[in-house]
Amino acid sequence: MLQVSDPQDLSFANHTMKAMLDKAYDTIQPDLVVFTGDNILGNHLRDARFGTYHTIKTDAGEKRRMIKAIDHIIAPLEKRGIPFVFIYGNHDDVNSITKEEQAEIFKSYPTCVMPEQPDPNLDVDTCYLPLYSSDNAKEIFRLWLFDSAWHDKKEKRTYEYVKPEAVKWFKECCEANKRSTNGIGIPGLLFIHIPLPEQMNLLEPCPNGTGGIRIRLDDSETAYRLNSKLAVGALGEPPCVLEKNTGLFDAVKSDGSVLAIVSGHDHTNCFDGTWNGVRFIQTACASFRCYGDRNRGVRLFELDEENPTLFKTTHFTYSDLCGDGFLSNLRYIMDADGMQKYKYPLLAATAIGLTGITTGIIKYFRK
Ligand SMILES: [Fe+2]
Ligand SMILES: [Mn+2]
Repeated sequence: MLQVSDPQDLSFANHTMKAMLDKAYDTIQPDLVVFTGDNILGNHLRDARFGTYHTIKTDAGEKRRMIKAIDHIIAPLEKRGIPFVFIYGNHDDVNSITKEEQAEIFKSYPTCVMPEQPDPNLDVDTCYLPLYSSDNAKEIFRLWLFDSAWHDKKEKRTYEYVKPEAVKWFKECCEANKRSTNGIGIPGLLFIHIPLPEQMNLLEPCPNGTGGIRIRLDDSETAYRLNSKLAVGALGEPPCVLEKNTGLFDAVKSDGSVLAIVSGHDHTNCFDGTWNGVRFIQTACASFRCYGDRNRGVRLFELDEENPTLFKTTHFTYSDLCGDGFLSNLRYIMDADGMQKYKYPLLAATAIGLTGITTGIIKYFRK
């Protein structure tokens, strides 16, 4: 299965991201896609493409644009018959449309395999998807999906934590799981948009000027890097973890059936590490519309039904999927957010070059 995190785009979606995802679906041919939040850039749906012309002023208009933005990421799966599930990120519901209405848009696609909400006290995207053995005889794996942020539409504020009800539900499910399997439990992966605070333990302070990421804690700023004894991968920004700890880590740790907590949210962080017996997998964004770096891509998880606890994970970047040639790089520079400092000089140089050639040709023929 493929994790696509933070595709985070609008009703006019970025063509290079779409090309990258198409390439991922065609070459990897996943059996399932898990969207791990910031699936759309929900807080900018009303914006105009340029200036203020064509800004949307009504809720109905906003919903039309949301439907279009969602279609950009789901239609490619629909076309290929690839099932998908989703969780929300902090950017998804910062608009007039509720999470429930948004879930209805996703669920209107026949390839959506999102389970029914197990408890009305939970968010629509908090649930688990059971995976069965190929003979359908038994459940062999569980994909836990957790909501981690929601927007209070009246207060106009985003809250970033896992609701205590969701942690309670998780513990109850795990206890039932143990009872029904004689104490063994069913292994699984837990997907959550915003990383848990405990993920910070994968970092260590490092001397200034040695390539660490500067993180401001209390009054002082210190450089941090991934602790190479605990994690491998890239730390591109200070991890932006949940603002409040409601005990999900402790619940995962004491149960032991979750093989890894998989998150997105930090667009330039892409690593895999273990702290205190719990594995954290962090995936970079897919978005070209929002900030990111050359780790923009998708993450593959491979499960073997004979031995599901030994899953394999590989991250594929834009270059891995679309190649590292001149045209692929040119496309990246022209279309990726953050590349403006190369894009505009390149466009200017091309314009100057073309003007020079045209003037030369005119002069030649006038002789
Ligand atoms: Fe994001
Ligand atoms: Mn986010």
